[in-house]
This record gives sequence, C-alpha cells and structure tokens, in this order.
Amino acid sequence: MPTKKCACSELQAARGKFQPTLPTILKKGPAFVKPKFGKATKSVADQNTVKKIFPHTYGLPEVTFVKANNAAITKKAVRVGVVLSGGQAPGGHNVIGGILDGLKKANSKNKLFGFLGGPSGIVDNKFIEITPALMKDYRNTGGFDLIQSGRTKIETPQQLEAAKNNLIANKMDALVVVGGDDSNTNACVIAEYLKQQGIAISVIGVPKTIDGDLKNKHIEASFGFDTATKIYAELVGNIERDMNSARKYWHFVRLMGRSASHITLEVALKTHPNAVLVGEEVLSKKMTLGQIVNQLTDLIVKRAKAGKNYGIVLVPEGLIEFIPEMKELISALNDVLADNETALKKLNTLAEKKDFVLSKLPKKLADLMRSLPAGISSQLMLDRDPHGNVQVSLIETEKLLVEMIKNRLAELKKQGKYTGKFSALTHFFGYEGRCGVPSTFDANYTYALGYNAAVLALNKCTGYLSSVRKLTKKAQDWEVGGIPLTMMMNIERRKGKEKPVIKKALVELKGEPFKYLAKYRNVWAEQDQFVFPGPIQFFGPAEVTDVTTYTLLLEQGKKLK
Ligand code: FBP
Repeated sequence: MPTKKCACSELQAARGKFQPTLPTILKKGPAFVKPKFGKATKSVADQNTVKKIFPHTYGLPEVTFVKANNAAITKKAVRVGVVLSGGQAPGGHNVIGGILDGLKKANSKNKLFGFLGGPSGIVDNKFIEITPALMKDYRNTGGFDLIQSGRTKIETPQQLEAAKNNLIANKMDALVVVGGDDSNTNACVIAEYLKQQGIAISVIGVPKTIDGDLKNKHIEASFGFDTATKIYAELVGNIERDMNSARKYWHFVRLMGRSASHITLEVALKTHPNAVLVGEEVLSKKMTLGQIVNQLTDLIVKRAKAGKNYGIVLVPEGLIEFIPEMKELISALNDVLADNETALKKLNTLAEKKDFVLSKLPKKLADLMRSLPAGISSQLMLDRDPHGNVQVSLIETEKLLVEMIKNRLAELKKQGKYTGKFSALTHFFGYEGRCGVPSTFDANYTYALGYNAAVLALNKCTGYLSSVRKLTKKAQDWEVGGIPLTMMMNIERRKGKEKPVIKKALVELKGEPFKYLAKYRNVWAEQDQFVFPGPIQFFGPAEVTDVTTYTLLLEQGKKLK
C-alpha cells in the first residue's frame, strides 16, 4: 500500500509541496516594498454618473510597488477578512494562502479570517480563522471548500449596515473580496460605503472567474480561466479522438462562459473543432437563430457528401444572449420578471406564469417565445441570479440547435438535397472544470494575487483590484500593483434598472485570438485537423507544465507553435 501523509490523493499530497513562485519584487516580503501612486484615473465610460455614485473611491490613482523600507506596516498586528464570491474557479485556495503568507511575513501576529458561504457570511457574521495549520491541506488544491462561496449581493441599506457593523465588531482592518465583475462591483460599493463613513477598513478585490471576462489593459486575465480551459480542452480533445475513431456521431458541446465566449474560443484554439460559434461574432453579424442553424446544417451536408457523418461543434454558453432577437426577448423578460415579482409569486404553475409573462411581452417577442421548444422557453423564465443575470448554465442551447438542425435536415432530405446520417450527442462542460487542481500558471498567479492583495491591505489602500501583470513572462518577472475598481466601471441595465458595474470584456473580433480562429476555421471545418491536448501536467518539462492560455499568448503578441 502506498503511504499517504494526509487523507488525500497521491497527486494532492505531492502537489501540496509545490511552492508557488512569487514575483521578485514581493519576495523579501511586504516590509520591503512601498506603494507608488500614479495619476488620477477615470472610469471606462459614463464618468459623471460613476463619479456621482462613488464620490469617495472615484478617480483613485493606480498603484505599483517599488523597493523601499516599509517596516512601519509591520509594527501593529492587523486582522483581515477574506470572502470568496460567485462561481468557483481553480486557485481560490492559493489566493487565501497568498494572503495568509503575506500577512504572516509582515507580522506573525497578523490574523486572517475567512467569511463562510460567500458575501452572506459577512452579513450573518459567520467566519473562521485561517491558520497556517488549517491552510496546509488546501495549498495548490482546486475548489472553494475551505470557506465555500455564494452569490449574495450586499446592496440593501440593511445588508451594508450589517456588513459594516460586523467588520467593526470583529476589529477587521481589511476585507479581501475574491470575485468576478459583479462581486468586485459589490466590493467597490462596500469600499465606498465604509470610506464615506470615515471607517478605515480597506476593501481589496481579486479578479476571479473561469469565464475570462474580467480583464482589461491592466488586468490581463482572471484566475481560473487557464485551468478550466485546459480541462475542457482535454475533454473536447478526448471526444474528438473518440469521434475520429468511431466516425458516427456529431457532437455538440456547450462550454461555460455566461456572457463572453473566451472559454469556447480558447478551447477551439487548442483543439481545432469542425465548427465554433462565437457569441460576439453572432451579435456583430446580427445573425438570427435560423441563420446559425442553416450555417451549421450546410456544414453537416457538405461533410456528409465527403462521407463524413461526424463532426464536433463548440457552442458558448452565453450564445443565446448574443442572438439579437433572443437578446431582445431576454432583456424584455428581465424587465417583466423584475417588475412583476409579487404577481408572479402568487401564480402556482409554470404554465400560468408563462401565460402571464407572454401577456406582458410585445407581440413580436411573445410570438418568438411561443416558437421556441417548450423546454427552452421555460428555461428562459428561470429566476435571475442576485446580480440580475440570466442563468445561462441552465439553458440547453446545444439541444435547441440539434433539434432545429434535425428539422432542417429532414426538409433537405425530402427535397433530395441530403442523403447523410445525422446522429447527434450533446454535452455541457462547465462544472467539470471549475474546481480542478490549479495548473502551474494558476497556482502561481493566484498565490501572487493573494500575496499582493495582502500588501495592498497592509498599505491601507482601499477600492483597488489586486493586479499582477506581464503574465506571459516567467512568474518571477511578473509586475504587481493595484487598479482602482471605479476605473473599470460603466453603467448597464440590470434587473430593470441602470446600475454601475465593472465592464465585461467580451471577445474582441479585431483581437489576435479571434483573428487566429477566423484564419483557420474553414480548414478545420472540412479537413480534420483535430488536436488532442491531454490532461494538465503538474510535473515534467516546463514547456508542458508552465504554458499558459493561447488567448493570453496571442493577446501579448506571441506566436503559437
Ligand atoms: P463567476 O462569473 O461568478 O465566476 O461565475 C461564472 C460561471 O461559472 C459561469 O460560467 C456560469 O454561467 C455560472 O458561473 C454558473 O453559475 P452557478 O455556479 O450559480 O450555477
């Protein structure tokens, strides 16, 4: 029997010993760097409105760290809280490990506390102390199970007051919010609320989301995207190999990514499927659902003529919201559902609710909703998340496409234009990738993000997102600092109201990753050039263990091999 030190897998035991590489500037510890403040900043759009909503945190300067003696921050012991917010992403535990190590390096009496179950833990005052002993078994592991996560938004005056009171009662000096665009918007709301009341508790955000849509000029990637896309690419590659061996199925794979199609694009770059839908392109070309179906059907017919009754199509989870007619329907549904909450609660069955909603929609949109398969129209009616987002992970777009393609092929068969065989299998890859063991890139990146967040907090910065840059270089050469949260904001419509939110980064159609796809996708469509990436490697040659996403490499001007 192999001997294990803890009740964990062999991989976890071995990987637990991995010591992430810190950027050189942070290596000696928080006492050896000082913040350097840049110029005042402004939000990416809607400057006047954002400034009005965040008068105390708007316009903050960017922060970078420079080598300097900063022993002053080690004198007084501090207490810091951390909360994991929103969907899981590989590396969350290393963010916590990084914060803990940064704090302890500054002063061994510094303490870290984890709020339980997401932001509701702050409101309900549920937390645990994260000690080095507790942290030990979670280093370099996937998941958020050390303190769990949740999607509660702290927004009502009562919630904000309760959060403030609990932070004060627990003598917290800082709060680190690990989250995506919505959660970091919420972090800024809390930072503003505290600052406005003259309460010296720092709030620092950390960019997390497998979706990869929390990024901009200063935040090059959100953590978790690297690992999750590697896991999906492995799965898609395995399907391609199975398909290429049996040659009898069409596979329709929906990939997570609530809004942006970054995950689908990255997986496509890694696996070369026969067709890829990119939501942002669908929107820019104003494609209808019918046009998408026809485009895919044409490919299926073409391949059938070449004797290939098989293939693989990648579909981004958020596709449905990019199809202009569906976008219009979803946005009208959002408003109807938000404006009629009480009336809808009184109705007992889904059929009654659907009839009620249909009666409130403009005729054109009601007709569109009626034309959708019953399952899909019901899925569109599901509750929005606390931030007002449609839960696209529950909408089976891949099945909708297969159903519509089948009908179209049947018509073509009747007209004698198609003689092939269409046997389709559907898959949804989302939850499979969100808690995977973090890749070396994510293990290093999250540790650096956490450590850097601790340094920002120790320097009493508030309203900042922890920023680690130059990510295609070696980890020791990464640059660190803080980016004001308000700098990334604009105004968007949520739950029927105009709200300030961090602007989502969608796939840039002029960006290098999409251009690469556009250059090769026609070749991949007909000539099979599948790539089988295999599983993430944690040990072995650096060119296998340390490679990051093709998206990041192309965005930073690197060539793909
Ligand atoms: P975050 O933006 O909070 O990181 O979550 C992203 C995500 O994984 C999406 O890809 C997906 O649509 C959604 O979470 C699923 O949400 P839930 O975990 O609530 O089912």
